[in-house]
Amino acid sequence: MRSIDELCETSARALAQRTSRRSLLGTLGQLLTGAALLPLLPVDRAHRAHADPAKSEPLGPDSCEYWKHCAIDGFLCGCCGGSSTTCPPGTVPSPISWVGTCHNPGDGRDYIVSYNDCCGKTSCGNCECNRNEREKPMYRPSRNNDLNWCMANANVNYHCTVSVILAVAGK
Ligand code: ABN
Repeated sequence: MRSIDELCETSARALAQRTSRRSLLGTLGQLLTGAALLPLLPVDRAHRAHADPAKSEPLGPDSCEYWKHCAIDGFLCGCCGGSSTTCPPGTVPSPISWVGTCHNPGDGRDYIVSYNDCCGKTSCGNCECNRNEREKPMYRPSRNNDLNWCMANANVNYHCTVSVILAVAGK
């Protein structure tokens, strides 16, 4: 039986007899050019785009139907000179709040959302939004969102409510 060395030598010699140096260099050149051009080919990377909650939904955070407002009761601060996460000028967020859990259809996860009232001005009156997922009756105040959370502020006037994402639920 012939050794591996002999087999390799025989096939290398056969290849060398059949192939000229010029054709070997030509083949190597083609391979190198192909490898260099490979990254330039168009690639479908759509699957890598991560879910941006604000873009993956037709309705944005100033709409009452937006996913993170699932347990809100108040006027959306985004319609009152602030945003869905910041109080309008002249108001301050309540340090105490009502907390809900909302499902984000953009990434399929559940999020803990804090609904802080913005305090210090009279009611904004724009974009009233009353959604009450998992809310309990008023006789269980810690589970009820129909409260003025400005009650602990120096100025207890309620203006609007922000929806602040605190964490992914269950983590
Ligand atoms: N949490 C909003 C709110 C404020 C005053 C009264 C009811 C609800």
